[in-house]
This record gives sequence, C-alpha cells and structure tokens, in this order.
Amino acid sequence: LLSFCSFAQQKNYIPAKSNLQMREWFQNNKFGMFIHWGLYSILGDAEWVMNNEDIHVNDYAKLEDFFNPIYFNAHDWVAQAKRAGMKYITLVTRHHDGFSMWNTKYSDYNIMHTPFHRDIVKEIAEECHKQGIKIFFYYSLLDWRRTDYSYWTGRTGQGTGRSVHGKWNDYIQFMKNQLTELLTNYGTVSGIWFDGYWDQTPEEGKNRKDTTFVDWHIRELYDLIHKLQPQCMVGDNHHLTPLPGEDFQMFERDIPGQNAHGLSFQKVSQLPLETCATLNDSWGFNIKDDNYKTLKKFVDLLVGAAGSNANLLMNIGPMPNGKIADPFKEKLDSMGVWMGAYGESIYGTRGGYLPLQKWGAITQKNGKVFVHILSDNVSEITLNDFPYRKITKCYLMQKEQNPQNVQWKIRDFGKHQIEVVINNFPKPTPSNPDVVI
Ligand code: FHN
Repeated sequence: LLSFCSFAQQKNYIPAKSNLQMREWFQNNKFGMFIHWGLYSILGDAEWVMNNEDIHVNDYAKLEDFFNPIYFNAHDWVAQAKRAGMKYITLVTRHHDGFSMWNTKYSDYNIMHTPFHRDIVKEIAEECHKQGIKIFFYYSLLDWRRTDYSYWTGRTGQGTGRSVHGKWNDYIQFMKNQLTELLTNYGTVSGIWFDGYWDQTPEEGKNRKDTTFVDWHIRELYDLIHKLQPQCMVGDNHHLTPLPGEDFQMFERDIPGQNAHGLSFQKVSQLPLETCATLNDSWGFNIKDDNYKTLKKFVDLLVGAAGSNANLLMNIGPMPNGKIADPFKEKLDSMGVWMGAYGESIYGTRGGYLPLQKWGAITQKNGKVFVHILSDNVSEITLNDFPYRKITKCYLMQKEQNPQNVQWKIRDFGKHQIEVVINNFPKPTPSNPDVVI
C-alpha cells in the first residue's frame, strides 16, 4: 500500500504556490525574447548546420577555437529586449550540438574552453536580474555529440539511424548534474525550456511500433527542477499534449490551435501557453536569411497569440562577433514603440471570449474588451455573444491623444444574447498595423 501511495503522489504533480504565482506572472507579461547563440553561429548557416551539412562531430568541435565574440555585451542585449517591451529572455544554454554556454563541471565541451573564456549564461542571467527581466533556460535533451546518448538523428562518422547502447543512465545523470548547476549557480530561474524530446518519441497520435524508444526519465528531471527551484516553470517543446509535471505548453511557429508549420498538432491545454517564432526564418544566425518579418507580421503574431491566451517568444540569432544584426534591432525597436502605445491592450490581458476572427483578435482585462483590427479589408465588425450588457465607452485607443470615439450599437436579443456592431474606424496601415478599439 505504501509503495502504491508514493507512486500515486509522484504522478500527481501539485505545483507550489510560488509556481502558480510565476504562471500568473508569465501570463500577464506576454512577451519574451528567445536567443539562439552558440558554436553554430560561427558558420552562419543556422543551428542545425552540423547535421544538415554532415559535419563530423570532431570537425565541428574545431569551432571551439573560433568562438570569440569580442562585441558581446550582456547589458546591451538585455536592454534591447526591454526596449522592445519584452519581459523575459529564454536563452539557449545548450543546443543539440551539445556545447554548453556556461562554466559546467560536467563537460569540457563548454564556453570556458574557447578563446572567449567567459561564462555567457552567467553574464546574461546576472544582467537580467539587474535589469528586472526574468530568465528562462532552453536546454536540449537531444545531444549530437555524447557517446552515451542513444540517438535517433543521424550523425556523420558514427553511422545513421538508431543506436541504443548501455550508457543511457549516464546520460540521464549528466543532464541531472547540468540542470542542478543551472538551477544553483545563476540565481532565480523562471523556467526551463526543454527541446529535443521528439528525437526519442513518436508523434502525437502516431504509434511507431517499428522501433523502441528510450525512457527520458522526464518526470525525474521535472521533479528535480521543482525541488531545486519550486517556482521554476517547466515546459517541453515535445509537440505533444503536456505531460504531468509541466507548467506551461509551447507551440512552435504557430499560434495555439493553428498548425500551418506542421509542429502544432497537439491539444491546447489549460496550462499557460506560449508561441515561439523567429524574426526571420532561422533560429541561429544565418548569413543568407534576410527574410525579416514586417512590423505588421510581428504585431499580428503578438496580438494573435495574446488573443489566443498565449505569450509570444520571439527569437533572434545574434552574430558570432557578439552583435545583434541591425535588422533585428530595428524590428525590436519598432515593436517597442508599438508596445509603448498599445501595451495596455496586451499586458495583463487574457484571450478574448471569441476565438481569432478573420478581421483580428480580442483581448480582455478588468471589464475592458480590446478589439484588435488587423485586416484592412473590413469596415464593420459584429461581436456576437458579447460578455457585458452595458458599454460605457467605445473609442480608438491612441496614446497621448484624446480618445476618438467610434460608432457602435448594441443589439439585445434578450436572455443575455447581446451583439455589438462597431463601424466608422480607420483602416490599419503598415506603420500602424493594428487598430485597437
Ligand atoms: O530543433 C530545434 C530548433 O533548432 C530550434 O531550437 C527550435 C526552437 O523551437 N526547436 C527545435 C525544433 O523543434
């Protein structure tokens, strides 16, 4: 009976009060910066270069000698995130290439063995704490280098396909040791953002009986994190419906409920939600990728996420010299200006009572309904099943200007069936892509 109880207890994750507060903070703050930066940045061909270009693991490791980002300045990066209106940073501490961006005791393949010789995780975490930005750590479960990793993704020089061998428990222990370091030496960590789980699991709804999958011992990792820092939110980009022990659910490149990019087929849960996307098309620095999102696309994503009750985690891939390329900076700064004017309709809100509409989205807070018109092809909007019976004011939201009234009428069908019709509003433009009422 005793052992049954302890098993049941372990399955039943009860988040600490501080964790629930962190979830609330997360949902109120809505907007974060994702940073993919590592050895791969040197090659300027994004973070999958080792795999995509079939670079032998030993050749790839030569990059260690070239990582010397002389212009890196943690203060400037954090200040850049703040200027954009972002409230947290999710930093890649170790990507699939297995290189650790901090001073870890558990692997020599780390930042202290480069000519740069500075603990980047420490510098960024400290700066975040100083500037009042929360820090989340991205941590890859998948590893393309370690020989104790039972890999699925092929590796040049080590054969392709599946390799399962006896050292798996060593790999699990290695991850526990590294996670313990990250959660011990860098102050308050607001979240751990896992990735790579998908390397060892079938897709949701698919049963890959043809192969065996190793056990991630994932619950042990989650429990360890919560033991070390109970407030720390655990999320796992496994593209599955959340597993017990997780505190938030992320969606890659898509707003929850949509699946244009093929990685978001999972169910939308009741946990705090996050969409991650990137400002051009690459996560890591890609010298050939100039496909930067317009301000309109950026705002569409943020508003669409907020309207769907999700945060937006927007990625940048800094250059190997430590600079953030100008187009990233420009986009972030223009978003900052937009947030300065319209942040009230994003921060602290929850998703609208209606799902995303063809014309835009709704966010809500404290008895206010923010109607975001993102399409320039609409002149009248009907809000069915309006949640309030009375409207005291309806106006265009514009900072430092007198609120400009908008025409509206209520249709009351009785039995709490209210419909609001709004018209006579300006059209969104490329420089002001969201008309907020
Ligand atoms: O393989 C990674 C990829 O490099 C990148 O880190 C993204 C970010 O969400 N996640 C993985 C793919 O799901």
